[in-house]
Amino acid sequence: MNELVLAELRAQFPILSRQVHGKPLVYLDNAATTQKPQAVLQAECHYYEQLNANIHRGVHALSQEATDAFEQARDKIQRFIHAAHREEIIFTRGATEAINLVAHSWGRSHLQPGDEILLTEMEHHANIVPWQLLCEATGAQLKVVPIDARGGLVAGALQSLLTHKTKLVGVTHVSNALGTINPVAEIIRQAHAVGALVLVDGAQAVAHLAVDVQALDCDFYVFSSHKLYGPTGIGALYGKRSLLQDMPPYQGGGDMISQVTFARTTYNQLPYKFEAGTPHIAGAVGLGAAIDFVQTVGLERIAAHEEHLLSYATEQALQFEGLTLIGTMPEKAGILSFVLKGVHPHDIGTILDNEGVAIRTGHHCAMPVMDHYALAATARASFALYNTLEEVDALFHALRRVQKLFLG
Ligand code: 7TS
Repeated sequence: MNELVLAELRAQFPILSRQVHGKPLVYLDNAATTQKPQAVLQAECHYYEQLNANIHRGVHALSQEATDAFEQARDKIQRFIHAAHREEIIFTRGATEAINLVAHSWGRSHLQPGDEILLTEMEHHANIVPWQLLCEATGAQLKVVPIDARGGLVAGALQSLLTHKTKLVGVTHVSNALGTINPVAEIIRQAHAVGALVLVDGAQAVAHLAVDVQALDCDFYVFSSHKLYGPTGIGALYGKRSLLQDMPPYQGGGDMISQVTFARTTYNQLPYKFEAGTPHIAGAVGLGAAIDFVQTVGLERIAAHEEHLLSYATEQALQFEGLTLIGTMPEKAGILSFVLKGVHPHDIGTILDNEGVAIRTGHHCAMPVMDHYALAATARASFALYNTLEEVDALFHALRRVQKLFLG
């Protein structure tokens, strides 16, 4: 991306021009959440100013227009991840709720004692705890594919853990703590060979990589809008139609029913069967606008830019005395996780914040990854399409300040 294009893109994000502690904001916490462009803010504002009504239930004009706007967002998600059918897209509060939906609905109706769920050691807690709850409820067992020193899956481990007992493999497309891009297509092929389903956690992937759920042949794919330049509180579950049809409802309430009597209730068709209650309508509209925005910029261009930022940052990191990178696979999306000898990550975060540089420090909701490296926490800088090489320089400038303060 040339400087002019980048400056124009940055100008679309109002928050990027604010200051923090008297310094220009350098926002490098994009894996936690991304900032929002004008187009997304305006879409939500327009929705509330002009269309606001409840959906799927009114004959009046506003209700129909609000319903159309909401359903158009579903179509945008379908095209964005190349799902075969629009009813395969279920709106959820985010990736976390989407995983809980599958674990609860599919899991409780399909698992028995002796069955196994296979996860990887690099999963976010959102792709661990729902499966643990499911195992407690059903007597199924969790198995874990280990990671190696670079933060990749141990070669051959998946294959040796997959058996006829494996009913589902849960794997993150991109690790939020390490940056590793997992070979999900190959994982899916191996899992399907033993008859297991695969849920891909795309929370860290959709803003950085083009996703084609049909080409991947995954059974479920989940993501959150807020890591994709969209609003918080909304996200999506993709599931293959035949699987979703076969699953019982997750929550009961309005919209998800066909007929209700006290004797018996029948359920609505897909996707509404899984969308009980009034959804985050404005959020869905904002997510649709975010997808339009990302597609206008172009995922290939975004990926190339972020790769450039990551390799520039990695080069500086490798020359930085006392810095150890956590996650050094060749296939990485824009995440730089590291520790500094003699400095607690939280101190790094606090001093960087004083310099206007926002990064995340902690376990990143991936405690098993921290355990693997015998660490309590790492510092993590994560990149988005609007970050610049100067911001990477600002990060390392601030890190040198940390080093001076702590190590003299
Ligand atoms: N899966 C992965 C891989 C994630 O990185 C996250 C959030 C989630 C699931 C959960 O997403 P949610 O939108 O439902 O909360 N990860 C992070 C992070 O790295 N820092 O803050 C949130």
